Amino acid sequence: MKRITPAKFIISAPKLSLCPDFGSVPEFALLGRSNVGKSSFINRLANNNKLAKTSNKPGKTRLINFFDFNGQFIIADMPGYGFANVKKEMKDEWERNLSHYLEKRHSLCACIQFIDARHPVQKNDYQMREWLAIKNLPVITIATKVDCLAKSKIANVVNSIKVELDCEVLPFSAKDNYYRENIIKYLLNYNESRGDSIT
Ligand SMILES: Nc1nc2c(ncn2[C@@H]2O[C@H](COP(=O)(O)OP(=O)(O)OP(=O)(O)O)[C@@H](O)[C@H]2O)c(=O)[nH]1
Ligand SMILES: [Mg+2]
Repeated sequence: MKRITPAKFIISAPKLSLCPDFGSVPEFALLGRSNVGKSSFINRLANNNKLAKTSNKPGKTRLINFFDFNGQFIIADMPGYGFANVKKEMKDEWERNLSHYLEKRHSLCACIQFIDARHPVQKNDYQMREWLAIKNLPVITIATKVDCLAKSKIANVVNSIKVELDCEVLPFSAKDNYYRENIIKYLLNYNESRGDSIT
């Protein structure tokens, strides 16, 4: 496998028109409830805890933050959904900006939806998937925080999310290096395995 680090932060953008052009480099957008571990995912992938800002309080990520993984793929970190502690006007504006980005971003290769492996799939996770399906956007599903489960339960929990959402589910933990390599391989091979070519 090619060396994927170092990864670097490029820029934060509030909306599509201010997002940079990375040419044909495939881009993955991170979706999931606030606090599910999207930004921590970036740090584990890069093996750099200082790269993306994380917090134990939901609502840390407020813009679309772009990270370049060695010119091989781009990760767009996004604000999470289901975060109540925000004024309605701001929430509406985020939703407008994020849906516009997701619908119109040409270099978007797939969305990565994070599901918290400690809990059942939540209502807003289903709503997000329905919206992605309507928009015909491909989605990769990651069950994260599996370090919080007993080792003997991980396979069962991942399997139940798989059955529940009727899709492939990749296990992940930001606190355990074990899952990182598989995810990087998966992202690097993503277009080939779908038979797509990136133009
Ligand atoms: N145990 C465990 N904790 C995790 C994992 N991933 C993230 N966390 C913790 O969960 C909290 C939230 O992580 P973030 O990465 O900031 O979550 P986020 O999804 O980016 O949140 P927003 O930016 O608010 O949308 C932090 O306290 C992390 O340390 C994981 O795999 N295992
Ligand atoms: Mg975040």
